[in-house]
Amino acid sequence: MTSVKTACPYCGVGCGVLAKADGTVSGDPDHPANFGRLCSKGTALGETVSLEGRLLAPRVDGVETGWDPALDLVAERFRAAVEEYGPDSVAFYVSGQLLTEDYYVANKLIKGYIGSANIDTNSRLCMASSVAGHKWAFGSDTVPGQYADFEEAEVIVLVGSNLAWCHPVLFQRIVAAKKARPGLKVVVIDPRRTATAKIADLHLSIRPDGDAALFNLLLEQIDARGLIDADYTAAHVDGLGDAVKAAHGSDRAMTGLSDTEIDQFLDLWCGTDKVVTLYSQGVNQSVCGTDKVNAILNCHLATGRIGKPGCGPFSITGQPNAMGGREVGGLANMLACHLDLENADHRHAVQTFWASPAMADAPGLKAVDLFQACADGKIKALWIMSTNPAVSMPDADKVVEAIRAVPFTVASDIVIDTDTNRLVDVLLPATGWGEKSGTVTNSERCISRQRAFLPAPGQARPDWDIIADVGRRMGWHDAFDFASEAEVFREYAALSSVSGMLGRDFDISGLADLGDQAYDAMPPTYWPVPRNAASGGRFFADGGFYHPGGKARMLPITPPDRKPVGAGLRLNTGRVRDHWHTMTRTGRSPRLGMHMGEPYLEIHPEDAVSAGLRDAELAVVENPRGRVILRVLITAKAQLGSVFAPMHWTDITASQSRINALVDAVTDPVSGQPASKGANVTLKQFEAGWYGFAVSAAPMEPTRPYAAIARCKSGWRAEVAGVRLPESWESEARAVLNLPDGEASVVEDPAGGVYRVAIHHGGQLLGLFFAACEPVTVARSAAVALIGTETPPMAALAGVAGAEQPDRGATICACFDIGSEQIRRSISDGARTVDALGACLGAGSNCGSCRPELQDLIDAVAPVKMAAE
Ligand SMILES: Nc1nc2c(c(=O)[nH]1)N[C@H]1C(S)=C(S)[C@@H](COP(=O)(O)OP(=O)(O)OC[C@H]3O[C@@H](n4cnc5c(=O)[nH]c(N)nc54)[C@H](O)[C@@H]3O)O[C@H]1N2
Ligand SMILES: Nc1nc2c(c(=O)[nH]1)N[C@H]1C(S)=C(S)[C@@H](COP(=O)(O)OP(=O)(O)OC[C@H]3O[C@@H](n4cnc5c(=O)[nH]c(N)nc54)[C@H](O)[C@@H]3O)O[C@H]1N2
Ligand code: SF4
Ligand SMILES: [Mo]
Repeated sequence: MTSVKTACPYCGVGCGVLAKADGTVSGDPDHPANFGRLCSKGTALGETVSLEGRLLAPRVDGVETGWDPALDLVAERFRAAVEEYGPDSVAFYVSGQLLTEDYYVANKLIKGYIGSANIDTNSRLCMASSVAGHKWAFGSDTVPGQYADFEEAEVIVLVGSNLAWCHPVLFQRIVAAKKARPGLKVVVIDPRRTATAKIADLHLSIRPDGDAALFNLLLEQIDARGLIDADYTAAHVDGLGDAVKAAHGSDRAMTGLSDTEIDQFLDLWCGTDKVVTLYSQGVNQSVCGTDKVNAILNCHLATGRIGKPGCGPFSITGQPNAMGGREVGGLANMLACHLDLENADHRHAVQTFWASPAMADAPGLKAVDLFQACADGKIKALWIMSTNPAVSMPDADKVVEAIRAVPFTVASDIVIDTDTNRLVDVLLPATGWGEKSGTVTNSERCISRQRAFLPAPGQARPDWDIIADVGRRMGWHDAFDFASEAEVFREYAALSSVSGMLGRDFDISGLADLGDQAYDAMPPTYWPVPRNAASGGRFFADGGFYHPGGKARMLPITPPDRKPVGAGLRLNTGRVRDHWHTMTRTGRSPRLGMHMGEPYLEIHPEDAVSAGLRDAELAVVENPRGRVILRVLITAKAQLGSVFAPMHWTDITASQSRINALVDAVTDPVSGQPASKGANVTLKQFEAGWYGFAVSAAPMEPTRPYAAIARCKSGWRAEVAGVRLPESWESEARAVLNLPDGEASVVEDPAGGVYRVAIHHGGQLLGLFFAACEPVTVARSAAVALIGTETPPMAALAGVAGAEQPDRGATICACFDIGSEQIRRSISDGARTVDALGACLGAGSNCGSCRPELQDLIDAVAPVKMAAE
């Protein structure tokens, strides 16, 4: 079986993947983003391409219709809305997970033909503050950094980035660089002590949103220490004086850090020219996200540390095509090819190129405003593509109501059941990763091909093809007469020559004449790729910014006043290592589901005491917007006064855990990006009458007051809790396990508060249910392994691991499927380093994503053992 070279569909590192039709994947040794490495999510891609739960045919009001009726309806309803209420009565809400070709066609249809800029993307929730910061400073949304800078830097500062979990292959690259050059220093600025902080020489547990103040302090020091690059700033930078003036007298207290910590940071940053400041959502997703970005860019511009090997600011992107979406103009205030919607010359040039009948001439609604307009009845037709806003948008319960309020709604997706898909009128089946073909751009401006290695299932079609078909049905036959993704790409590349001629950065016109075969074979390519000139290279080392006059701009920053948090705690949100967003793909992988099996709340020990919460209990987290229930995880890694919860769980995977139900829809005033990391919440104990753990061969649904479902090797597993003890444990167990048939064996010990039920048939175990008045402590992975076996029910109900089926614990190493208990045993047996664990178990020796957690386990187990030895 031949393997196809493609690119990973998850994070913005953009790793090259070799994939075969049987689902086996490995890293592409020739790809410059990863040189053969993959992380745990990339390694498990094969487990996510099954057709279970896939959307395979168009559906209107839940009924399969075939393409013609569905697309006629979409075209007709969008046309009718435009006719009756004007172009701005319709909207597209799209995604950084669309391919560039999909994005291009969507953007052309709405901005150039429907005549509205009401297209925004989930990148608004992700990169908008970086885009706004770049545009202010550079005059364009240009990312000057390259991954190779990590190997050359002497100091790497990670601000608001949990790189170890979110961009693991880049993290491993830094780990390797540090091993090769122990002089390389790493600073991690994050309120939480994350897995990333494991490699930090300095971890700064910054007060939430204290970043702008910290970088202002840095600018002040740069000036005080005489480190301003006078030549560079004189030739290439405007606004130095005002920015430095604003930075003087910065208040150290705003950072929440000690003087020693601040001074260590200032000394490291100032002590070498070769500094990379890499930043992500702890910077972008904030009411002052754009100020944070510009505070960082100010320091690099003032010192001329930009665009040169081993130094520069580096906004690391989240989604596989976050960059491509920005390039192609997916945001409501951008045009294709980094052209500006608000610039009449740019608009005119694009309109001429597209021969467009009705060009949008004003910015459209940004994501939060777009859903508000839906709620207000201003949007009559809405098309959501490749994103799940009912989960990922702030104030998510209101967003659910907003989608319901739109008279006609469409979603293009690859799966049937998502929180968003449950709300819409028309569902359109798109081809997914492995079936679709096109291009994506990663964080360092490398354009890679995603290629198909599987046939399109059922009636699924590529997103660009679906959108173009609607364009044709709306009457614009020639403009949307694309025969292939290669044809779309050629048109896009040709349009970029207009951008090049207008003096903009994004020019890939050198690719405009690629034949189908050359497009198919296109190797990873760094832009710009102008016609008849050298491609790739660096930006800004010698100035050449995109403001009129060619200079960059520094921005005077006034850090925000510290607002009292009020009675509650600050709710910080983000990601876990093995899940991707709303889990529609990673949730199918048994391996990935075993790392973090349920939603949780990270809380500092002192806050837990104040809230009256104990470890492994359940907490009700609430505020006037919403209420969720999460497992309590007490850890000193949390910052006092601030709790953290993952964003991944949905109404499909858990009963009450959509974290965005609690997040206010406040945004950065410049970028419109929501402050997804800054809700205010109060906590109380969830008064559980009982807690349960269940594992079943049948698919379970999150129906109890608390339930979280995960895929596991033998079927599905669930953590559940109820308020009142049920009258019949057997009925309760059958309902939770979704096993109405089969024989039941029941163990009840009311005095001990222990209730257990096994469902079996023909000697084979189908389901196990363990309940107790305290959080249940059964050996979970051992119980999972019993389903489908002929273990006697009573033995299975003992709930302890047997000698032949020892408890593995929660999965730590997803590549080799090694659990925490296995690792603890090996540490006790003498494996006292991460490499030693690799040698005896394999753990951590493939993708390396779990190495920080392995070190944590060694740190936790080894000192105790060694003291006893
Ligand atoms: N495993 C996994 N990887 C992913 C994704 C995924 O879903 N799962 N998604 C991808 C996407 S789209 C994105 S955008 C990226 C996101 O990648 P990251 O930005 O690295 O991830 P997050 O966990 O959202 O947030 C990063 C950190 O910001 C910290 N933070 C919160 N508030 C502040 C603050 O005020 N200041 C500072 N300095 N830090 C703060 C949080 O504690 C958190 O640890 O990950 C990508 N990679
Ligand atoms: N509280 C909080 N909220 C956040 C964040 C946070 O840190 N905290 N992070 C924000 C960020 S940075 C991001 S990027 C968003 C992500 O949030 P979303 O974009 O809402 O999350 P996904 O689960 O990636 O949604 C992708 C959808 O597209 C579908 N899909 C997959 N492949 C294809 C395809 O090829 N075609 C089509 N048509 N559909 C496909 C999937 O099944 C899924 O339903 O969440 C944001 N929300
Ligand atoms: S780091 Fe992991 S998730 Fe990101 S692109 Fe590479 S393999 Fe995919
Ligand atoms: Mo993102």
